[in-house]
Amino acid sequence: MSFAIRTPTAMSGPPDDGDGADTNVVIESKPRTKRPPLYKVLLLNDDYTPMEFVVHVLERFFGMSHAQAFEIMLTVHKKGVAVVGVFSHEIAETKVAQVMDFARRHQHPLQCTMEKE
Ligand code: TYC
Repeated sequence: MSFAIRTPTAMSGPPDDGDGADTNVVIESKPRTKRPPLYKVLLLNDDYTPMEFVVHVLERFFGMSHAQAFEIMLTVHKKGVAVVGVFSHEIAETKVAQVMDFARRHQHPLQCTMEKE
């Protein structure tokens, strides 16, 4: 896709008189609309947080079904880490803060972080 941008002079003035001055200049440019970066939210394993608590976190803050939450919890338990969602920077930051606060209030060492995709 391209835009043709004509200067006010070119739009209202006379045709190019051939003297080399830049009248009737048409600038074609791609619209550069960069998508905002996305962030992965990661859940980390530890030896103390109860499995059921992690399942509850995934249901409560990431909208997962019980079965889905249990599966992801087991992945974290076995592999050490898993991506639990991908969000805009602001939403990812909020999710991390909610999980960290919830874990702290329940005195579990569960860790949640984010990284640019
Ligand atoms: N490893 C924990 C246990 O055996 C369970 C656990 C799973 C902890 C996932 C954190 O992100 C986690 N109780």
